[in-house]
Amino acid sequence: MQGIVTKSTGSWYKVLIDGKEYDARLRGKIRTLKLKSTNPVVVGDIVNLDNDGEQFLIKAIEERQNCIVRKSNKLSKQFQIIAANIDRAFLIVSPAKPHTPQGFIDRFLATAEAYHIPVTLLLNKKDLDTKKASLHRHHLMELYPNVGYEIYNVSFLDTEDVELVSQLVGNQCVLLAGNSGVGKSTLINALLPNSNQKVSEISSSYHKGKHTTTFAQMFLGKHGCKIIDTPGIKDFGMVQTEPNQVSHYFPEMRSRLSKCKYSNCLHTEEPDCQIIKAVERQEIAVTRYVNYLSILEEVTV
Ligand SMILES: Nc1nc2c(ncn2[C@@H]2O[C@H](COP(=O)(O)OP(=O)(O)OP(=O)(O)O)[C@@H](O)[C@H]2O)c(=O)[nH]1
Ligand SMILES: [Mg+2]
Ligand SMILES: [Zn+2]
Repeated sequence: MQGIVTKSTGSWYKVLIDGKEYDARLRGKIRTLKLKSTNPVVVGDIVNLDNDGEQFLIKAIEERQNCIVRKSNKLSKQFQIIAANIDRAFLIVSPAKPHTPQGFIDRFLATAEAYHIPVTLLLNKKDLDTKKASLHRHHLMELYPNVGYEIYNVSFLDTEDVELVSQLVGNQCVLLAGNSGVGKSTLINALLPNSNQKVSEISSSYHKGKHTTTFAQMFLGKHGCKIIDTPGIKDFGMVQTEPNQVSHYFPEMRSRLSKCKYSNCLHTEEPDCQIIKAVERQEIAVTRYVNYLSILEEVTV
């Protein structure tokens, strides 16, 4: 029989089979997929199971449509898969408490582009803005629609905004991403009141989240939608990426690449580079270009 993995702790799993959740374990050795990660089975995986009379045993994983990964640690080439078979990701951003840096946003967007996962940006905590945070919010609200991403100004404490987000989810499988404390679990609780996800105040001295959610988990909602809560992850990483692929993951660069003089142009100092020219003419935001360079540097080492 088949099921969908809704929770994975690494040693036991929850699997949805015919609309009901059951505990499951891995059966000895399972057929692993091509991608080498530190965790074999992840939330969103479609798995084939047996039942030995006592419990469900996962025996194989179906090929993944896509997945989103993080590096196991900064230096290693190993990585961990967070979730698979996602229709869309909502990247939740908070301008003030905690602060989401633009570098974090652009890294996530590029990672999602690499795996063909569409992203909607939710700029949360609109009720909280300080002067500085409100400038940051305006900057982001102007920048991202120009690049081609949908972005919404919201507060998850506002029922109308939660209704809007619920419409955006529709009947899709949506992954919630964002640094710790931005409100991912708050959103899950607002959309799905029976989910009872733990939320915590952010630290008053550091204005950072406390990593309250520790495992990715899928929740089921109305109209067959699935929403995946994730721990606040900092280090999304592109694995197995060649330097000349990185600009393909920036939509405003992708559309101009064919005009660079050299087909292997990395857009750093090459002559007749149309990306650099577009940055100079302010058609490409300098902030996006700088974040492109920092990802490029990372995949080059
Ligand atoms: N003022 C305000 N507070 C919010 C809003 N959304 C969430 N919060 C608060 O932000 C804090 C952190 O929210 P969580 O939902 O725990 O954040 P998280 O993204 O799940 O954090 P991790 O699980 O650590 O990754 C809680 O105190 C929430 O009540 C909002 O729109 N406005
Ligand atoms: Mg959480
Ligand atoms: Zn170029």
